[in-house]
Amino acid sequence: MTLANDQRTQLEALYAEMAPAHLTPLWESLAQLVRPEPKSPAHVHRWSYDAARDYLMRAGDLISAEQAERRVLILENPGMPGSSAIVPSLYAGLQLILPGEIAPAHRHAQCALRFVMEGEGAFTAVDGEKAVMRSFDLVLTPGWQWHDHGNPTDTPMIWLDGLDIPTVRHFDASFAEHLDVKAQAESAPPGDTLARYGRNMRPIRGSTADRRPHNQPLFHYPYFEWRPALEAMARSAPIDPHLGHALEFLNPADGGPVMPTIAAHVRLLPAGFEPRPGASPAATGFVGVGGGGTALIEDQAVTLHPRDVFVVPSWHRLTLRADEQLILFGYSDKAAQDKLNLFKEELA
Ligand code: 1HN
Repeated sequence: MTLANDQRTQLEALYAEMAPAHLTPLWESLAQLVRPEPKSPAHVHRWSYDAARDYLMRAGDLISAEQAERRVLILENPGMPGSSAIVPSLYAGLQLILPGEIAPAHRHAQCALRFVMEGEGAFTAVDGEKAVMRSFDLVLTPGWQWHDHGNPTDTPMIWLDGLDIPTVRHFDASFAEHLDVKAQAESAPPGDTLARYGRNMRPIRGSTADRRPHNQPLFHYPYFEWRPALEAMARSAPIDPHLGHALEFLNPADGGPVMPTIAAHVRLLPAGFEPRPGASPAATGFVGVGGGGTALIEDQAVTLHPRDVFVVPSWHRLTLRADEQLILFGYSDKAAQDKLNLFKEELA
């Protein structure tokens, strides 16, 4: 916008006068507000698991899980200091629970997923049923379902927490409460929900066996189930030129993404496979599960190691290269963007 000098002077005077009335001129900010293309404040970034783990274990010497409520190091995007966000819509953290510890029961409006980094045998209890966790299991605590964690084993357990905290904050919709006992009473034996709702079946609606919330019954997607499914797909299916072999985790209630705001998937890229680049609106946090390679995100190369976490902000072009067979887990805001009609893909 080009303005004559005296026009600019008079406008500035007008802005100064109206500022105390909390009024501002749209024409000064329109181009920033309604951009021709997205411009994320989030940076491309990778967190080394080994480095983060060292800090987390040192925190473990200084504060208990019970004291902290949740002993978590937040993975904060370097482009968004102070936001507690990995991308504008999502949160990520690394949580440690040491042998013998518990993290007390609470529930909140935010949806959470856990992706296990190391350890075996600690649990998350969801509405009183334990999901006993192993490395690379996916466990959900959907919004407003009670959850506590415990580690009865003799080794530390660490997982990635992925939540929709910034999205809920955006809508000013956060509610939370604590249970007045530390751990929930057991409502069902471990594995009960997987048996009832996790095999493409469900108890007859309204029967006494139908005990989980209808919109969000399932909360455990074990590694020993998803890994063979992905490997079998890789043996037989034609490969998608953009994604490699990819499987999305589903909510069996509606065949949609795992939670209303968050979608999650795993993918396998055979050694030497170089997918065609693709950009999508889904801001995604990835975890390396196996193998190695490189992620080229726009013009930044990120070396991929198992358990490292890296982030691809919305509409950043991603090209993955697998030096050896590469397996990745990813969670994104695609579920929310789909509902808002913002989702489309640009594939090269
Ligand atoms: C939460 O409930 C957990 O239950 C972890 O383990 C991280 C971060 C913010 C808000 C709630 C958990 C969280 C959280």
